[in-house]
Amino acid sequence: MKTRAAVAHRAGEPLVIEELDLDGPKQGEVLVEIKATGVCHTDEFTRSGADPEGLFPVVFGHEGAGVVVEVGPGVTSVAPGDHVIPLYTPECRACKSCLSRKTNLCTAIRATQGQGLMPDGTSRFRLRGEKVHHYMGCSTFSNYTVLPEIALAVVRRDAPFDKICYIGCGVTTGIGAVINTAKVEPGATVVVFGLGGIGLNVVQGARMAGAGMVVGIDLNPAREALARSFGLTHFVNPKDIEGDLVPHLVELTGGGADYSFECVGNVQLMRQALECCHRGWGVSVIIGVAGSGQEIATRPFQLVTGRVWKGTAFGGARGRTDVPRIVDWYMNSKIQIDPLITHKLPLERINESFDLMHSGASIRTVIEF
Ligand code: NAD
Ligand code: AHE
Ligand code: ZN
Repeated sequence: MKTRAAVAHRAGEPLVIEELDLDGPKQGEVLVEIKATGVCHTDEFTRSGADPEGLFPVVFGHEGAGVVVEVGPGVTSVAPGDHVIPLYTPECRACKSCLSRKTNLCTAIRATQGQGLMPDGTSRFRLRGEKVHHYMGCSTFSNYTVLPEIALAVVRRDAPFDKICYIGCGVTTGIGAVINTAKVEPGATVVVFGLGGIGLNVVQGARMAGAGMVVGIDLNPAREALARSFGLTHFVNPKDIEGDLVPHLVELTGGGADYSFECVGNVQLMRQALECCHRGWGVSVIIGVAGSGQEIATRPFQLVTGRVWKGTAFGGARGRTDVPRIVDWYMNSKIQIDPLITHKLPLERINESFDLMHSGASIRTVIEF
């Protein structure tokens, strides 16, 4: 069949709308019609050429929602008509990682996913006979896409696609980092670096967890009001601070944060996020993704004196199990999504979403098909 998709031909170039050939689902695979997709900073990270795993040509997008059109041989857990959210972190429930109960990082298909391919080692997308890569196993910047069955969460049918697509990455990552990875407890002091599409969900997760003080750090002053409406209690713009930010944060929090979260992808901020944590017990969680060649550093003393450095992917969520519940939270007004979807565009204007991201005008742009 044919599908309309935004293709990245080369790193650093705008996406081009193309009509691609899409093969039907093979063994264990599913054809999905994507109804809506968010544009996450990670799509832009890989488009820019900073991602060491980046492959081109490729169809980006990993924050989608849609409807199952057709299932391949052997598929039992989804059926045509099901509403689904694609999962870049699948949940096979059988690999060593899934069975360990210690991680959400299912390893069943990670090797081929990282090569931009389906589990059988081939791509379903072609342009004028040439292979086009899948991205993070999802490729939601295509009207139709093929995914492995284990990479689909089935969700309720009354939930709006243009909102729940965001649960495919940003919402789950931010809230999950607080609840699953850090396990923030009531009364805790939380510091959030970066109040964008992920950081604002960390803020709402911190409020859900009953955090006492929630400090947000961002260079964009426009982020303060929205963040306060999500539960932020203190806003710090590093531009307004004379001297080092770390002692300022340690003083503001009365000795250091119980938990900090880096939601930018900047290795200098990752260091500050660790070092603003409380001596003896503070936990810093890295969410941001940093480019090829970037490394984190701190004095070992920071860890010797009890601070803990952690990281999280997809908020530690097990997608097929947790994502349907998070959709319920949205439908029951336990969490907010609508104010974070600041822009909507048709696929043809997808490149504008990257401009909106860089200018700081958008939190999330959603593309509707
Ligand atoms: P975003 O562009 O929406 O937000 C980034 C925010 O950081 C913006 O508000 C920006 O103003 C702020 N910022 C930039 N530089 C800053 C600085 N020096 N000091 C303070 N604030 C600064 O991006 P996003 O979609 O929220 O993604 C954030 C990061 O998380 C990216 O690196 C993304 O790739 C990563 N990410 C990771 C996961 C995961 O599973 N680990 C999931 C999604 C996104
Ligand atoms: N390819 C990058 C890694 C990027 C990365 O860490 N991705 C996160 C999800 S970001 C979603 O917006 C993730 O899931 N990581 C776990 C994994 O297995 O990739 C690089 O730096 O090489
Ligand atoms: Zn993402």
